[in-house]
Amino acid sequence: MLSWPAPLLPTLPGTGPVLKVYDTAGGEIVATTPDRTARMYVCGITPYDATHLGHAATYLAFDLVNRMWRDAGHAVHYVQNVTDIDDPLLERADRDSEDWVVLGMRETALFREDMTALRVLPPEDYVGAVEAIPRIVGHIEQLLDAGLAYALDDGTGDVYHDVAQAPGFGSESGYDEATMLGYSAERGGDPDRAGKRNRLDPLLWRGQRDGEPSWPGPRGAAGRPGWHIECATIALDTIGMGFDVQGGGSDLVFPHHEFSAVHAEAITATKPFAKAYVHAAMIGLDGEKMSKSRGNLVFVSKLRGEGVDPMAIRLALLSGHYRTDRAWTAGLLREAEQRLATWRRAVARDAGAPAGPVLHGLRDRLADDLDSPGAIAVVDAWAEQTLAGGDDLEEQAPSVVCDAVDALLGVELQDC
Ligand code: 5CA
Ligand code: ZN
Repeated sequence: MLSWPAPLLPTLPGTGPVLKVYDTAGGEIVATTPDRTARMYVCGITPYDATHLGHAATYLAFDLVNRMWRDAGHAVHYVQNVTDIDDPLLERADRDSEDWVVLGMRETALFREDMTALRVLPPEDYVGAVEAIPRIVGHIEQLLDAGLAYALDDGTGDVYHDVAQAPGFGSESGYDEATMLGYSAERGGDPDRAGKRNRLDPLLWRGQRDGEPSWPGPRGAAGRPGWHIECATIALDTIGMGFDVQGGGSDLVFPHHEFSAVHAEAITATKPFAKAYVHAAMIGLDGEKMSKSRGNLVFVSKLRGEGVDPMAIRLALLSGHYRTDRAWTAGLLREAEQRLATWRRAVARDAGAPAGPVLHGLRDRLADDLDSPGAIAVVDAWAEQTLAGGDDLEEQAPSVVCDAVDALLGVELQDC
């Protein structure tokens, strides 16, 4: 699929530090250890209601990972998928009497526009589930041949992964069985489906149903792919096993990231799928998670349409830590607009407070598990000092700070 255009990325003096992030599987903050090219896979949208501020917050968190690695001198191979065929997309298309292909294309186009406006660095590979189907089918056949997957004998043609044979199962989420069963029922699984060997076994292939789109599948059985094998396959196809960060929102910890890893580790008979599993917390509105099913969505495009500066949206979302569940409020946006105006006034000055500590402070805070509120506080302090004047002001400082804020926080300040 077409990705979106890359924003300019200023090069900063010196080299950034090693990035540390919280790994859900290990339950602790770990140093990332990329090779010359860092590899990251972030789960993309299911394109029927894009881009709400929860989506945006998640992609902004991983944009900081991307920016920190680049600042540390790495190339980054960033991959994102589009779940352009799945139950929720078909249900929405059905509800609105719309063609599911048109719906997916429209929402994906809107997502690209929003990501461009928010200055999110684009993925090198942006891959749709539909275009990956031939490779997905190959992987499912491989699992069937190895006796690790099985087809139900109820005539549906549905194929499941036999998790009892997956040694790593459970190690990504660390959840007990009761918790897994609860999330499985809530997040697209089918623990009560008759005929499965284990209630948690995830769907690999859904046999053709009346009125649903289908493609040639494993051993010639028409149908469509399950959700987790989509991301396992796209990651394997592009960045392979043992990549640095598998990312997404915390609602993907189980079952999605657990089973993507289980599938990929079974297909390749190696592990790990990812070195770290990193999860962004949920953005809510009025005390509830922002989600399509609850219908309490605030869209990036709606705010843009009202004339809100995308850089203020970016700053507002980054003013909370990515691992803290938090609410979107009008006050948060107002505060970010004021902050943006203050920063812009400061960088427009002929001279500013020394830039060295700002560059160091930004790198230090972001390297520490993406402490964006701490990084923002560093720039706030610099802007305050600069606007207050004084005798230690430096001529070069505003432009260095402007570049650092752009390169590391992704916030473009203009006039500097
Ligand atoms: N297509 C799948 C992933 S393969 C999917 O979860 N799509 S989604 O459109 O539902 O979500 C896209 C991304 O936004 C996921 O990483 C998801 O975890 C994240 N996300 C969804 N809702 C929120 C929210 N309220 N706050 C933060 N992140 C969210
Ligand atoms: Zn995914």
